[in-house]
Amino acid sequence: MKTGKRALITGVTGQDGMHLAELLLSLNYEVYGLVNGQRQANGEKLAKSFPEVIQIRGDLTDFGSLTKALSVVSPDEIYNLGAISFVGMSFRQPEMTANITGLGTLRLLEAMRSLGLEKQTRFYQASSSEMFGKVQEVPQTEKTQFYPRSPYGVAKVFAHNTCVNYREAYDMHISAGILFNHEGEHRGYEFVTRKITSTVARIKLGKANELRLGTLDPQRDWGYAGDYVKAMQLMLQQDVPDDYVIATGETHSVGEFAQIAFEIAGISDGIEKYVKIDDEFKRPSEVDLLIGDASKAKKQLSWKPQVSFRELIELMLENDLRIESDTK
Ligand code: GDR
Repeated sequence: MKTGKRALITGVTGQDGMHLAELLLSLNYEVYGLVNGQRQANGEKLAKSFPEVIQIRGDLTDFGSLTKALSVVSPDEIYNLGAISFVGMSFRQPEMTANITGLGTLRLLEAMRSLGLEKQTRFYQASSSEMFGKVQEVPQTEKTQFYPRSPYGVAKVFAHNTCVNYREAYDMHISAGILFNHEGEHRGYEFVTRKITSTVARIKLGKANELRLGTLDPQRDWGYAGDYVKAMQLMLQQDVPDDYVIATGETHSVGEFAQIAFEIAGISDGIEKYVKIDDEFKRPSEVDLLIGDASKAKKQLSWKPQVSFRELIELMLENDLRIESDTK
């Protein structure tokens, strides 16, 4: 069905941006992506995969560029996915993380208000299960208290609370998806799932002989990014804006993820033979366990995850075996 809506995506070159652009194009949206031309790794990949996405120059650290981009696009919907999203990096560059991931959201909302868009434009905020950090309750719901454990988590709490405040103060249609970990073929290589599947593929092909990880213990609720972006779009179609946990309701350790990846690749005793624990990849403070309860999204959005944990690993490994077979 044609919707004819106009959407602006920040973070369009990231994993979720790619999946969301694909989804919105399939729904016949006019899709604009905010790009700064510097920090983003996937600009070319985006242009090649989705040439229909119209790239607009702008940066979440630059208020003037945001007002300019918004006045050009005048979007019906904004999806704010732009962020320093790698938790490990946020420990190394906490101030930049606060500026982009935290204040960037505030700037974008203020840019909307300065142009009088607060009543016509709906806003999606990419909130994160990292806001739960040292979890105060198991499983985590929309009501669970936040306890972030990284500069990234702290910045996401700031952005999330700003969104709630603007929704209440200015009656804006702002919804936040509290997304648990979600992975897939567009995942960056620095994240643990992609690091595992790409390295296991290389080991399988005789191109690598070890997999260096910080720890095997943390547990995560891992879903498929392609499923999760559907929830984002659904949130903005509701009459009333709200916050939703998006998760599978299952948790697995990093070690389990690696174990299954080796098993699918047909490598026996992979953990014992190839995994090396390396402190370089350990974090100063860790999030030990995440598991989400997405009952509210299931009920109100009729959303549910389609790809299982094992299917996710299969999909990522097959993709990496293909890529690694084609490259040196
Ligand atoms: P996370 O994702 O921090 O949960 O945030 P990541 O894949 O980076 O880490 C998951 C867990 O694995 C542990 N780990 C390692 N991680 C990486 N990257 N590299 C390693 O070598 C390694 N060894 C062990 C980590 O310590 C951690 O416990 C992701 C991001 O996408 C966020 O942007 C998003 O908000 C949340 O998920 C939901």
